[in-house]
Amino acid sequence: MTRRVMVVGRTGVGKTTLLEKLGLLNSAVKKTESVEFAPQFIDTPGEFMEMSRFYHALITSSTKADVVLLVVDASNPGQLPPGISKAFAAPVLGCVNKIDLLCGDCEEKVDNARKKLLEAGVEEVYAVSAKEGIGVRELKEKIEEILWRCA
Ligand SMILES: Nc1nc2c(ncn2[C@@H]2O[C@H](COP(=O)(O)OP(=O)(O)O)[C@@H](O)[C@H]2O)c(=O)[nH]1
Ligand SMILES: [Mg+2]
Repeated sequence: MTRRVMVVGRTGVGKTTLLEKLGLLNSAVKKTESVEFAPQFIDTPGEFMEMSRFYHALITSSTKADVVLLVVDASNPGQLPPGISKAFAAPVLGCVNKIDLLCGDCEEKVDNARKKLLEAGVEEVYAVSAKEGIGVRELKEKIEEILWRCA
């Protein structure tokens, strides 16, 4: 059975880097130009989360996923459509990425990003750095728990 992790989120938040750090994607980071299906993941372009006319492509693609990671940049979470996670066909985990770039105001920034993700309807929120690997083990364990449940 195919079990896939899908990543969604605005451009540059670190979706592709996170797939690499989770050990699902093995290539140099490049700009994601279209929805990319692979046996273990679905990578998506940030523009699809930034423009409402593309939401349908994300929602349709999520039917091929077993878990969705909704990723935001800790320093700049941007706008997320309230409740968007409920439209996806798989459980959605929130990821606050790039926490390695935060300084003294770390907790405040992570709390703000967490709030936006919860308003977007995610089940749980993980603070991570896809670049430095911070928090990735905990996220991976949760993903494996969800994938195991649906196996
Ligand atoms: N400092 C830092 N940079 C990151 C992190 N994750 C991704 N990046 C950088 O952010 C940029 C965009 O990453 P990418 O994975 O292509 O973002 P995507 O558009 O969401 O797929 C790249 O230069 C990455 O190296 C992180 O956790 N910390
Ligand atoms: Mg990408």
